[in-house]
Amino acid sequence: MTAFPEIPRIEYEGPDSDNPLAFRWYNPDELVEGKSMRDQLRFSIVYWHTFRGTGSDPFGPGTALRPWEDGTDSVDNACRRARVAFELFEKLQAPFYAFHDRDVAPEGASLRESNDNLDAVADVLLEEQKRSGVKLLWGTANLFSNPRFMHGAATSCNADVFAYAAAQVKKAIEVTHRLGGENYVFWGGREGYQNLYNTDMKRELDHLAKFFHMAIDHAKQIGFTGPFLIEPKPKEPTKHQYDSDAAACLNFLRQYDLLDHFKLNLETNHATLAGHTMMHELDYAGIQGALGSIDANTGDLLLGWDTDQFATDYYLTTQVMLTILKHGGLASGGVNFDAKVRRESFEPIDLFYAHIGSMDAFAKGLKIAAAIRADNALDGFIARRYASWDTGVGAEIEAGRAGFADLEKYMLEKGEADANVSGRQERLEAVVNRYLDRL
Ligand code: XLS
Ligand code: NI
Ligand code: NI
Repeated sequence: MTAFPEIPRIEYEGPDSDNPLAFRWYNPDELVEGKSMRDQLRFSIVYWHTFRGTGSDPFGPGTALRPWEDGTDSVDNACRRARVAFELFEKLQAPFYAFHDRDVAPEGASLRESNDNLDAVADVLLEEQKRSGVKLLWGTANLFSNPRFMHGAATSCNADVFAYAAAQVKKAIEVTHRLGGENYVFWGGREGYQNLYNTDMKRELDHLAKFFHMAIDHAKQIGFTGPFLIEPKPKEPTKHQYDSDAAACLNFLRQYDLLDHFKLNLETNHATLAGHTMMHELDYAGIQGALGSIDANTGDLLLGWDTDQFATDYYLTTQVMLTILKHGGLASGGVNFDAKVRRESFEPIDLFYAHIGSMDAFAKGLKIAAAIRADNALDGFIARRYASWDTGVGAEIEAGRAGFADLEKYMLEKGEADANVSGRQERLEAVVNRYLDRL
């Protein structure tokens, strides 16, 4: 059985190709900075948008045509869908995928039934992974859709809901481990608040930290060694999410002694909702050794919510790849397309066009970033910009050998600081454009 009979395996044909079902930039075996593009980018396809997204929005129901669906929420339908998913992963040459527990398998009438459903679908996922060689980048638990999580999960005011969430995450980590998942992600779906009049923020944060420590203990017990990743997001669905941005997450992890076990999964659209660029979030995490993985998408700055669009902008992908390369690559993470086709792009083939376009954009971004780095085009400028710190008083300050009194003495003798030099922002923006022109 094939769900996409008219779609061949997508191959690299080079930048001059006009074939919309071919890669123009993503050439899996091509080496960039000594590693294949496959290993540099570690593309991953998400199950929730690509196989569970219907195109519904607050104003109307789904539009997507998905001929393999039988319209039921049965385990049978879920298993058939899983096989279709692997056909798409393989045809797109994606080495990884990612899922939420409740995306791949239907929620049952009890926790026990939900666990059984998940096990049944996981059997098919494992079989398909072995057949195709596609691997699991990460698993996660959906702790936000079911009405029981209306007040949050680990931060709920209802202790029973905390217990339920713990049981659900225990199972999700076990299934992720069984499927060889390389990471496990927490996105705090409803871990935040709408209003502080009814919220004990301190107690909620303490509970969240307890929850994460329990997850660490359980991972140890079952031998799951992949990193845990927190995915920052400032708002939506709550007015304030506790995992609001990289800095807030790192502060939380440090305060509760969790830093050794967690890294961050950074998402472009979440960065922009937080009022940051993705480059900022990546660099902030990277300088603290906490760059884990990315949810590769983009928002619409005119709309202002998490629209999860496929990223095709070369400036964005160049900035993302520049920062990832700067911090030594993604390790066990990947470029995970947490993105959905638009409601108007309702045909199955749109799933292919969307992924091909974004895979190409990241592949080209990677090549541009590597070229910029090979010429030291930005780093060289940065090194010169900070040269005053390499010798003299700058070096003394960095080495911790100078205090206020020394610096007062130094400046009283010198009388005035050395002249500043230009930051050359506009020049550097044009330099980046030149690399985009060349490739
Ligand atoms: C929602 C998040 C979510 C996570 C996984 O905004 O991006 O999809 O990636 O729970
Ligand atoms: Ni995400
Ligand atoms: Ni998101």
